Amino acid sequence: PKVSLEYSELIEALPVDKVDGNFVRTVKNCIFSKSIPTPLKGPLRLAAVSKDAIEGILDLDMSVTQSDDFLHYVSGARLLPGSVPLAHRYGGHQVKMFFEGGLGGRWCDGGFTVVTPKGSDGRAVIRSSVREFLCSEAMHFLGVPTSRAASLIVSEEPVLRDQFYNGNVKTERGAVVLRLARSWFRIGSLEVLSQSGEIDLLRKLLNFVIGEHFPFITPHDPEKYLVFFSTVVNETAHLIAQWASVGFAHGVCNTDNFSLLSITIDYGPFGFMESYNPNFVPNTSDDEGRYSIGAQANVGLFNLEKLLVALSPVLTETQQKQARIILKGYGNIYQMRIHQIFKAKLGLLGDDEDDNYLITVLLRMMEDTESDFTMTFRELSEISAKRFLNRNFTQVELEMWALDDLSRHERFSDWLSNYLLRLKTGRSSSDWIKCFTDVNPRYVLRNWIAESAIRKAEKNDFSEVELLHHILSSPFVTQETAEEAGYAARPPQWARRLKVSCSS
Ligand SMILES: *[C@@H]1O[C@H](CO)[C@@H](O)[C@H](O)[C@H]1NC(C)=O
Ligand SMILES: *[C@@H]1O[C@H](CO)[C@@H](O)[C@H](O)[C@H]1NC(C)=O
Ligand SMILES: *[C@@H]1O[C@H](CO)[C@@H](O)[C@H](O)[C@H]1NC(C)=O
Ligand SMILES: CC(=O)N[C@H]1CO[C@H](CO)[C@@H](O)[C@@H]1O
Repeated sequence: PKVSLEYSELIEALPVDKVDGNFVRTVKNCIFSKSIPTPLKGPLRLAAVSKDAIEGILDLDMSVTQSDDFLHYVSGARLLPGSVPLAHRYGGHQVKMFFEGGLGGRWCDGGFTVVTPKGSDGRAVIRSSVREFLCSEAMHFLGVPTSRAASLIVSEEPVLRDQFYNGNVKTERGAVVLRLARSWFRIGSLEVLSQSGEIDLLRKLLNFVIGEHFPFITPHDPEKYLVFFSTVVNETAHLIAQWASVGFAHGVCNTDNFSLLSITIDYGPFGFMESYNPNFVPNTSDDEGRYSIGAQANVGLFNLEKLLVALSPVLTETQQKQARIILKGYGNIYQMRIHQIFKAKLGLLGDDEDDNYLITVLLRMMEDTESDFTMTFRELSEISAKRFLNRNFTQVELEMWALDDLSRHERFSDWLSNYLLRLKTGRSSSDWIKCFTDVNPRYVLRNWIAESAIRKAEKNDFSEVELLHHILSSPFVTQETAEEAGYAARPPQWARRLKVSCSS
């Protein structure tokens, strides 16, 4: 059951547009359009590959990736026998914005970009592809539900990009990531049908998604769409809490970038927070902080409201009322999950009424001292009890640079005493340190780390992409190569000036 669905079954189940061809148009009465990809121009080169995804998900032998066929299939130059390349029709809501019907998208199998938003060339470039490849794999190994990346192929094809939308057009090279997910259907997949009054098709797509991915919902249950909604609400709250737990912010949480399966998809201008800051924004053009890390839970709520609107035509009035009550519970689910996650990150066992206070004060101190999010938690979990009690952060063989920053806070001493006292609850003195390193990663894909790999990749040196891919596959384990590369060290000065843009 590794690949549960054949293309032919998918096409049989859901209608495909009668019109063929790659041009921007408004389509109706279909879920897909056939769309033959424009192949990337050669010479092509396999820049990176994920063994775990190739073997574990696609069930292929790694040697396959060394063949010309693989390069050609994945880059769109050749079609797999019996396959039909499809573009998926969906729309979407952006926070505080109006509905835009007929957005295009990158649709599955080869990650081929076919029908594209706003009539652009639909190409991805090396920069965004390296980021997506590395980040989706990293997220998977951090334990966050996500789409996967099986391979990264780069070409010599020139693609023009205005990276920061400031008129500085630069030639970059086209690239393609083979992305994998159990499903690419989004909230926007349902919205477009609901919005245009195609209710039979809406039902059909819902039944399909439920049948394929929500096996615990029975097809004849009269409450099935309500149960579906309730599941998506719960899972979305959990997903966004998991993002927060690793300091990840998704830069474009629109309804068209939100999976119905509550997995992370569409890695555009994402970012991992470095210094703790609830207003951290991964998208440089987002001046209003619409997608700041502290706002992600609310953006999730906004998107779920839109999902409810899209579902309304297939819900009875009573069910709509119930659905609104379910949606009201979203905030609580999120808060409860966040509380659990931060307790785990601090190694707190059992329950104590002051736990919330302990967590809040820590985050407050981190914000004031601009302590590094990832390393503060990591170092708290690594430091030995004795050194901890001695407040000896700088002189240990592993430099505790994040705690060193944090310890400058006036409340740190008091907080530490309370924390140490609380840590003893529920555990013996011998085991109380080691047990929580497996929830606090030592390595995340910081922007400066990705940038360094991208600069080399643009010069055809993929060694750092490979090294990072390897390191980020075990983010909880201290690794010599990673330490040598400084991936857990204080970020270099130049990292502060880095910007991340939306253009792909
Ligand atoms: C909500 O989602 C979480 C995470 O997937 C799961 O563990 C939990 O059982 C779900 N709760 C309900 C009520 O479905
Ligand atoms: C980045 O933020 C700006 C402002 O909020 C928004 O208009 C833009 O769509 C965002 N970028 C993407 C790719 O969503
Ligand atoms: C801090 O720890 C190191 C060993 O890791 C030790 O050599 C040093 O004396 C300690 N400093 C203080 C002030 O305790
Ligand atoms: C990576 C990706 O597909 N992102 C999409 C998210 O949504 C915006 C529009 O709201 C699209 O422009 C992006 O292409």
